[in-house]
Amino acid sequence: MSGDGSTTRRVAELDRNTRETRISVSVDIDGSGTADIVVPLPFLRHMLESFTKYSGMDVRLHGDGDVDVDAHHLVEDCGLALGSAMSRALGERVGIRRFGTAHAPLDEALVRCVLDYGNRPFTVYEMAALRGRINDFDVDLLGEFVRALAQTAGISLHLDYLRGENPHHIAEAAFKAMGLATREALTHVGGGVPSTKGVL
Ligand SMILES: [Mn+2]
Repeated sequence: MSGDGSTTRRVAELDRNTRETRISVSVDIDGSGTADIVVPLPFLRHMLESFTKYSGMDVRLHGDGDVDVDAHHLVEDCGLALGSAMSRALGERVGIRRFGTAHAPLDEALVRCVLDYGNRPFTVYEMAALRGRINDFDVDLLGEFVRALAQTAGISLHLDYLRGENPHHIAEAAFKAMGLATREALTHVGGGVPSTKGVL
């Protein structure tokens, strides 16, 4: 190992099984944006594929659960599992850029994501305009996914709606912005742990 982590493959895989959901995830931070997402919630799959594409990671996530009760459990647990796998793949977070910012438009919609992979989980989700259902999927649940991801991936994540009308456009702009900001933040720039404390 070179000492700054540059020769360590940033990969991880894990299974997360509860009485409510069963999820299998693998992540390669330095991938090519390839997604293999299998969940019984098509709009969540669409959002995960978009996030993956623009993050530059390879993500395989297969999940199922008690969506006949409510999609809430599976949506939240997918966020927890993906974030845990990302955190494991990042290890001590040596040499990452750490911060990322992105604006993503989609037609009339515009969303901004500003984040810090400094292992201090916090979420500010200012997406009040994202309301309603898309093909029976309650888009309020996307906030649960984002909070869960930030919690286990160790992200301080600010997601702000700037404009837009169509919920599909607003949601997709949000996940693209998260992907783009993640790609920037997880870029390996070397130089040790990016913290004045010396540890993240
Ligand atoms: Mn779309």
